[in-house]
Amino acid sequence: MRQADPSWDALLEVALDAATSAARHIVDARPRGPLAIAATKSSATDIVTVMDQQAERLVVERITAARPEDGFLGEEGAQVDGTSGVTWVIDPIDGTVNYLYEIPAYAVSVAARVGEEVVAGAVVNPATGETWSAVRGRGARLDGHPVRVNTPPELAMALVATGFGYGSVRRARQAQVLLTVLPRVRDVRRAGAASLDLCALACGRVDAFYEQGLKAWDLAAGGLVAEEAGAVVGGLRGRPAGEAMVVAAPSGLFEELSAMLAELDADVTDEGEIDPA
Ligand code: LIP
Repeated sequence: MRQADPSWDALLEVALDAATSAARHIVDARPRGPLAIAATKSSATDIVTVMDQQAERLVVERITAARPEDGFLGEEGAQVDGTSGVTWVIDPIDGTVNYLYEIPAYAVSVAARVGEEVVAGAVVNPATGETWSAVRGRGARLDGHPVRVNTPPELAMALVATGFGYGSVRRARQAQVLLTVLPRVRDVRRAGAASLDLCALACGRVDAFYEQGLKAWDLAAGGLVAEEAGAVVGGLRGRPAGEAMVVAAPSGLFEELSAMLAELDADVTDEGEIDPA
């Protein structure tokens, strides 16, 4: 396990403070009645609510107050090049469609990156009141208690979480991949928020996870929690985890699942090419 730097613990405290405050806000300040859609992104179903924007602003404000030199990379547009070498990677509401439909599976995800390495992260689901956290080299926790991934079952006995993009071309191809995956695993779960899928893996609620099309903010904090709980988090063909593909599972199952997904070209782009890493 990577040697932890004492300064990373302080970054976790900042992540927990910001994520917990934003999580409280998106529940307490949610307007009654239908939620206003502020904008759409890659498709008509890829929505941004006013609460996504407010939550991101709140996270940036709280972290800037504590650490004015840091940078930001947020899903809703926060983009600041800091001078401290620390960049905060923020998904203010991961699982926005669940939030819109009041399905209790959405989270505020905040991670600290030093250079290109995520070193601390928090994922807070305000609907369940659960908080996952991790510091690189110090393990992963749920509500303060250590968590570990399951002992890897063989693929045929694995409960696998996955997700689908917002574009119909990608969804059609992801459905094709699923046609092969489904009969070869125990079952599939589609929770609707990658950060929560990775945290579910970390505490043994699923055995593995894979998804194509995830952005840095979907992956940063949840990926660290999963790694610190004992999962391998990577891409296909020996590549790192990224938009092309994310596979996360304990060693042994990771290789079996990745081999099947590579065989299916599950990381092929909408244009039919292998996504550049
Ligand atoms: C969501 C991801 C999820 C994916 C959805 C969406 P968002 O992020 O967490 O895994 O399947 O299509 O991308 O848009 O709610 O932040």
